[in-house]
Amino acid sequence: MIDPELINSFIKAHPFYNELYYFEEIPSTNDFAKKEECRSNAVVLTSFQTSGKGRLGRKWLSVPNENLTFSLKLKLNISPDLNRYVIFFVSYIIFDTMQQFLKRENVGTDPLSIKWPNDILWNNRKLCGILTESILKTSEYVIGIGLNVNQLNFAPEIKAASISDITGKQHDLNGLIVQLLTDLKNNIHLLESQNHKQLFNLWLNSTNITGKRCSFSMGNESLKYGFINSLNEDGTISIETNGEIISYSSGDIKLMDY
Ligand code: BT5
Repeated sequence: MIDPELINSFIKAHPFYNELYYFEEIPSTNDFAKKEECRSNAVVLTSFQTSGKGRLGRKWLSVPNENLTFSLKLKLNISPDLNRYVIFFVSYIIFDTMQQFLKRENVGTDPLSIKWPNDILWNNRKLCGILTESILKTSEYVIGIGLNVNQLNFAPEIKAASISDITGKQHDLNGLIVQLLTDLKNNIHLLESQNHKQLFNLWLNSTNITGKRCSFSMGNESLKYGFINSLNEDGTISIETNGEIISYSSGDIKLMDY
């Protein structure tokens, strides 16, 4: 169970964040964070999203009280044309936090990987989804994070994993979100410094999909099959199909060799 008082006292002690909005139930923490009434540098957290959002109108499904579903509304010192680094940053920090957490649980972390553009996978099953939106008017970013923690049964059409699947134990949601908020705050220099190459390399080294067979789709275009040739610092993915390499800036890949 989420203990909003405990998380609030963490936030009060760490002025990097300046407000916690906690809801037992809300349609979507990202949608709330985008409202004017939500302050900058806030954490919006809920125990149950009734209309959780994925990218491109898709849904994020998470049962009450078992997982983390939250959003950060951050005013970041990074120009809007560099927003791909926000995605690199958040996915790398969540990956790293999960890796450290699983190591402390004595679990080998080879199956953990970032999947382009912004999923964290365990053995090709999605452990965490991230939805980043920018508010152009105020130059703020809304970063929505759905992390499967204690849920063991998912709808069959979803290829999901949870931390509990991996460790065989139930975990404290409060400890986990405090760890994630701490790691995001303590490493923000990776994003706000001008050394973006270092951030990109950390992100790249946390992926293991280069060279893998995949299918690729973008909007209504038909599915293409190929090999992942490279993941690039401009945020694109290069896919080789029949000897031709094409780079895409958005879309979805599915890994085939599982
Ligand atoms: C994402 O979209 O993965 C971004 C998910 C972001 C969710 C957070 S929760 C807090 C915040 N508030 C929101 O309203 N959203 C954010 P995408 O790459 O489009 O993936 C969506 C797809 O993931 C769905 O179509 C399902 O196939 C799958 N999916 C849905 N729920 C899942 C879950 N709990 N675990 C794993 N996969 C899931």
